[in-house]
Amino acid sequence: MSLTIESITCWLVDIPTIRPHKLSMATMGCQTLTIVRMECAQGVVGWGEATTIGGLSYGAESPEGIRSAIETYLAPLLCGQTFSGVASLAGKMNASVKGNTFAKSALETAFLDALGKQLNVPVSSLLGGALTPRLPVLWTLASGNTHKDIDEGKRLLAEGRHNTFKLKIGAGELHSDIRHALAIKSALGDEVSIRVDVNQAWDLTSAIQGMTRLQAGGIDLVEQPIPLWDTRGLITLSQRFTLPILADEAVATLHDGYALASGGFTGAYALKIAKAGGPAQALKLAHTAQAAGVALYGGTMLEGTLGTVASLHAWSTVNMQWGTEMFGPLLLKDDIVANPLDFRDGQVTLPQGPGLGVEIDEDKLRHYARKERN
Ligand code: MUC
Ligand code: MG
Repeated sequence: MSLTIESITCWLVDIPTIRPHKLSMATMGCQTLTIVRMECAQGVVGWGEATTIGGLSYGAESPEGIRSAIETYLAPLLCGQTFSGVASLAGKMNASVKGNTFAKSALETAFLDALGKQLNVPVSSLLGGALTPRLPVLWTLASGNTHKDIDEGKRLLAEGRHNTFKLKIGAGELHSDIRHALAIKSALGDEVSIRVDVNQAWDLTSAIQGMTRLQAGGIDLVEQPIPLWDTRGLITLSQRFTLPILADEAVATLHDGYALASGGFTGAYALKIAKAGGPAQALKLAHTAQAAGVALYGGTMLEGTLGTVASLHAWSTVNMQWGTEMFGPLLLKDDIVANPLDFRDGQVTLPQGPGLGVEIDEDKLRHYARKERN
């Protein structure tokens, strides 16, 4: 089993969102997918994708930077080389390129897709094998308006598409954000799980005030309340409240997961293929968490179908105690695939292989691809 990479092509694909998506650091009206096509020997083609959120406001890699890292450094490194699997691929990339995990994630995804197609197996089989054909998926209410969020949540509950919601808070003043979250919790009812993601917007004092009220109001999980560098604060919060903490920005790789857990953190880790450098790398964090008794959650960088499916193949191989948020394609007005994912009853179905099991619509890719290249 080995695969020789012959060429790598990259596009930036801009797709509008179905409504503004408001996070603490940015409001998105469009998502940019960095799409990778990896051509391998014997005509095998793999596809990968990387996304971030709000340009450079979420992380250190922008869509333009991801493309540049791939075209300038990573593609020349990989083309003409033969790899037996993701271990040698990651070894080659990490030996010459520091960081840039979003770019590496797109390439690891494309490689896994190609390898799965060559071997005629789904990507999940290359990662340990799927434990389940369907995974739970929540929806994020983040229109920026409490009443619109309540209406949207009620509609999705009535349609049966989702039964769990995440709210984006942290952009507003602490007390109005708490009122917003508790108003949605009481409008959607006790049976509905509501979580909040603060995206690092609070300091430790605000987090103690905020979590005290969120805990009393029946919120189920608080995601990354304080800045990613404040690991001591996150450990303190996780030990002080019964309301669990989900670490997101604070845990990208297995090393972060080990450091946080060995420091005494309790709660859960949000896995994201982009943070770790690909689906196989993200699973290393999952296994580190399992070793430490930290729970798992399948996270998104609001990917389109390609990145979402790559994540799902990885998430299907572990037990996600807190479910997943792999709804990215539903936030986009369109996509570049011929076979959209099946979301229903609060779950999404994992496509069957070979590879990712995703068929690209190349007309749509051409239509949405950014044209100007300076
Ligand atoms: C994040 O920080 O978790 C995930 C869902 C969503 O709405 O935003 C993302 C980013
Ligand atoms: Mg988050």
